[in-house]
Amino acid sequence: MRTPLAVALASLMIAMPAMAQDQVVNVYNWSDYIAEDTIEKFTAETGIAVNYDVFDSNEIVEAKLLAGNSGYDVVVPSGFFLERQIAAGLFQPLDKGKLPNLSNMDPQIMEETAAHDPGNEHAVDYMWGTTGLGYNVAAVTERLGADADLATWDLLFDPQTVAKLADCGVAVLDAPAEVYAAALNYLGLDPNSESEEDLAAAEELLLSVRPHIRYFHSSQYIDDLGNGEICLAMGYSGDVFIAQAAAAEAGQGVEIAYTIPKEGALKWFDMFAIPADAPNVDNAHAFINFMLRPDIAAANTNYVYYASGNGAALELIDDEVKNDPAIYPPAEVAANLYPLNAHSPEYDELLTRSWTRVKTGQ
Ligand code: N2P
Repeated sequence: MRTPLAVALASLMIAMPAMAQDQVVNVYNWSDYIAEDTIEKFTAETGIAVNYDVFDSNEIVEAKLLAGNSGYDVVVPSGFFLERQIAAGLFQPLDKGKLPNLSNMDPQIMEETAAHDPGNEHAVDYMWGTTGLGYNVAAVTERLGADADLATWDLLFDPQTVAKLADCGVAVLDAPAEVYAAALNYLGLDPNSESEEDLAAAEELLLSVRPHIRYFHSSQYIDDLGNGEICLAMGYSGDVFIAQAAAAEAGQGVEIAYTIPKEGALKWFDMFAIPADAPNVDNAHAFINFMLRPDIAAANTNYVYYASGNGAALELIDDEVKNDPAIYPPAEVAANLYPLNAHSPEYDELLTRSWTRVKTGQ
């Protein structure tokens, strides 16, 4: 009798840590993109521990997914990257039976994201926003004049204008697909163009302003705008608002503004998806389903100032957030926003080479 019991106990001891280990979900999300207590709440309610890693660029996520065995269970690429990642078989279909909170999603957002993910089979929107300009109101006004129109990409793309801002610091996202889309749109060309001629025109424009750009980075500008290190950044809407809030809190009189320039801007969707080789598929669904709960979605949006893809959350979102036209753009602004489609691998190669030339200033 003793032996079987000892064996049973021993196997229990081995099994216990293994079971504990099972209760894990590995999440890879954008930096500054979740409320402070969301993870804690999820673990308290489900017993599932979260390994939470962050990134600030779609390119980085894609490289990890392509390399395989990323170990991640949930990732959050933007639609225009996700689209080709689905086509490449990098994600598994969502098990909608495990996502009852899908019913909370905004039908219009579901329709828009279906352009990247046919039938909404592989992904669901977390948040959406725009890529525009953040600036230090006093520094920019001082250099361009009190009457200057600041709701324009001239601030970045007109060489004479941006030259006046170079001394107070200009930063640009290290996100070639988005930067070229903005440059093409500014030139009156299709932001989704894959023509080599258009690419060359965009490169010429970028090289013409290159001497006035201090750096290319996709998250450094948040701190730098907030503490007055730079005065203009091409950046993500909510990230600029985070800088704005930090500046206001610091009480040093730094006022930061975000604008969706009148020429238009990219509207993107960041989407939850489960890698094909995810080790903890059930936990991935549990995590996504939790994030789709209206109270959780609203708490996240209230904290990071990005619009939620969750329609049922809207009534729980702070008035100052949902009534802010730079977060939830009214129809006349929304009409100026353009979507971005996935680039073909051939075009992407040309884009990457062109981007290297721009970054190095050659
Ligand atoms: C979050 C940035 C996400 C915006 N900090 C880019 N899709």
